[in-house]
Amino acid sequence: MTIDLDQLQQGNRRALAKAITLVESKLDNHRAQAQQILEQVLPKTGNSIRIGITGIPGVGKSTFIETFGLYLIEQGKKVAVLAVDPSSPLAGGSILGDKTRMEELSRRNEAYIRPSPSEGALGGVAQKTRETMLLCEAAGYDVIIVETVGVGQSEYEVAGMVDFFMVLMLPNAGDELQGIKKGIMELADALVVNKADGESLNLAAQTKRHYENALHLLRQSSFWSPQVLTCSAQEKNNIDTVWGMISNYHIDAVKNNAFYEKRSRQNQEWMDKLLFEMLELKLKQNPDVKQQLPDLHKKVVNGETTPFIAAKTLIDLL
Ligand SMILES: Nc1nc2c(ncn2[C@@H]2O[C@H](COP(=O)(O)OP(=O)(O)O)[C@@H](O)[C@H]2O)c(=O)[nH]1
Ligand SMILES: [Mg+2]
Repeated sequence: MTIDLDQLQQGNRRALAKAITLVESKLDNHRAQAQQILEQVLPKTGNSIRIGITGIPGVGKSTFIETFGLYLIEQGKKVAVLAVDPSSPLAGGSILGDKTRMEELSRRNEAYIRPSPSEGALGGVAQKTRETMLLCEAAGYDVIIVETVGVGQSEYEVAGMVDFFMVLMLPNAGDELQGIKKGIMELADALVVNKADGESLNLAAQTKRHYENALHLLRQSSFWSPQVLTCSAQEKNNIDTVWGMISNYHIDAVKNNAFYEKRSRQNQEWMDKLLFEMLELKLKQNPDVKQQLPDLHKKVVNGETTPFIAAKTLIDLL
């Protein structure tokens, strides 16, 4: 497959889709080609705001992304929507099933919507989404939204690849964390209480105060205190406020140098994660290791050698 890098960098959707297909491919030669492309476009990446969005099913993520995305397009932005959903056995995942909820957005030229990749080899689904994000940036997308449904470690992985991480909540003040894992709250740069409309308007305001108090106890970060907002994705209320908050974060973070520090840290962590996964793979695929492993397991089980000596023996084979 040949990919016209100029076309890609001019925002040609076909070129972008082809490059993403290489990133997501299971074939080694495709992946190698993808890495070459990524390296070549690297100088053109990084010029976006990366926003992560999570929340329980039904909270309104798809509706929010549709409304928010269309709002951003009105502001002159190009918007890419990606997903990390390790539960989807086939490429498809959360977004594809929800395309109906993002119907208008998916028809817009200024928007690019890509469903979650299916299970990836090294680095998993998140690795592919990170790479896809870079390709979208090279293609000129200003805002990258990464959605996750919160299966397994996916929220942590998404929080680790975005600049701003947001949790959508329901108007339900009494309901403690609404099924959101507690650790996720500590990662959140903002909680947004969606469905603040109709009869839920008061409850949403109450919920907002409730979380403001809870967050106050939870985290005191360097320059940014997590915010709580309310909005209605359906009625398109307060969407500008959400964007205003993210813009303010961006300005503050750049001023504080925290923006690029965070990205550097994320890149380093990403590299380390890959390094360890590659090492593990190399170990598992080493013929000598393969041969001696069962025997050493047995010796450890029988108390003939220590786990340390057995592990060391195998590592020394590399
Ligand atoms: N009243 C109200 N309903 C909403 C709002 N946003 C989404 N919904 C509804 O909530 C349901 C779930 O929304 P969806 O976007 O599919 O949630 P997701 O599972 O998080 O992607 C749908 O019936 C939406 O129409 C909102 O702001 N207000
Ligand atoms: Mg959805």
